[in-house]
Amino acid sequence: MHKVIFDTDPGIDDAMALLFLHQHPEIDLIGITTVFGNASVETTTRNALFLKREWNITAPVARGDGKAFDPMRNPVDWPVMIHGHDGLGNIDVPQTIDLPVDPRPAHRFIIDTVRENPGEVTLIAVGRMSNLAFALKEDPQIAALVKQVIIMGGAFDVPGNITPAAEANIHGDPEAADVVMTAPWNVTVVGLDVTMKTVMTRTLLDEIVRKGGARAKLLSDISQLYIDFYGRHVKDGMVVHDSCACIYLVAPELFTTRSGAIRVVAGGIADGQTIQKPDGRAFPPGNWDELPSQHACIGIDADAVLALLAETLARPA
Ligand SMILES: [Ca+2]
Repeated sequence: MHKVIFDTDPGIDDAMALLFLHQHPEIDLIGITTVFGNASVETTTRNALFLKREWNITAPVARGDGKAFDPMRNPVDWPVMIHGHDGLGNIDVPQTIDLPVDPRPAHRFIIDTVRENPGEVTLIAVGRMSNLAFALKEDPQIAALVKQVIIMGGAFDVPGNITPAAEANIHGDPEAADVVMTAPWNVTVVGLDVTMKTVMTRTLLDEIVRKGGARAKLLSDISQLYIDFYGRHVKDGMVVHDSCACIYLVAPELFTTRSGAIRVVAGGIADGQTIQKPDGRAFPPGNWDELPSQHACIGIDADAVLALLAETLARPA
């Protein structure tokens, strides 16, 4: 079993990824930590609690601080066009959910849980990297105790989605992302190079609902606004960014990766750009030297990923 802490900003594609983690038989979801991004941290935390309640998820929810790693970073506007005013596709999520939140801030929950399970925890982060960076800042030793880190974010050989240079999760907190990429732990970055190729069609989503029942129906209801938005980029479907990161955990053979140190640009017109120095390429001494070699996903078997995703989402409750 893979023990997973899911760091997330639900968020529509986050909701799909959460249901995948919950329903996959080889994944033990042991914590959900929330971060701002698709909406404020108040909203993403409320949404995590809502999904926990609707889908009977036992994992505790710990709330992030709702601020970027660098306090000088200006807050960004929430992408209500994509994720809705409630962050879950305008389905009228209740204002409050009567479930407790873990008393610890998200980064402290991560530290404690990793220390209680040394060498066993995979961190899957599909929002801004703020919580992971704060955890490393408070307790750098956890880097050696985490099994692996899988991130949805970044764009290496393709354009960004919030600027030509940057992907939104990284762009929202570049300083945090650079801390996470350069820490001495094993990071795999699942970015736009592969996620933009992974489109769940309405037809496939309808099929999942037919087989999967009430849980899948809620997911489908949440996803309609997002599918409408993505109509301008892809044909009749939704890009399943965050689920790709979760699928990498159980089926890494469906991805092609490139190893090498990764840095994140902070400031200037390329703010939030992810840049890898591929292993084996020689350059004069520079800012990528002496850093851990991380893994950037540059290829994906999208059909197989979608098949595994659909099969898992449609599992009976
Ligand atoms: Ca997300």
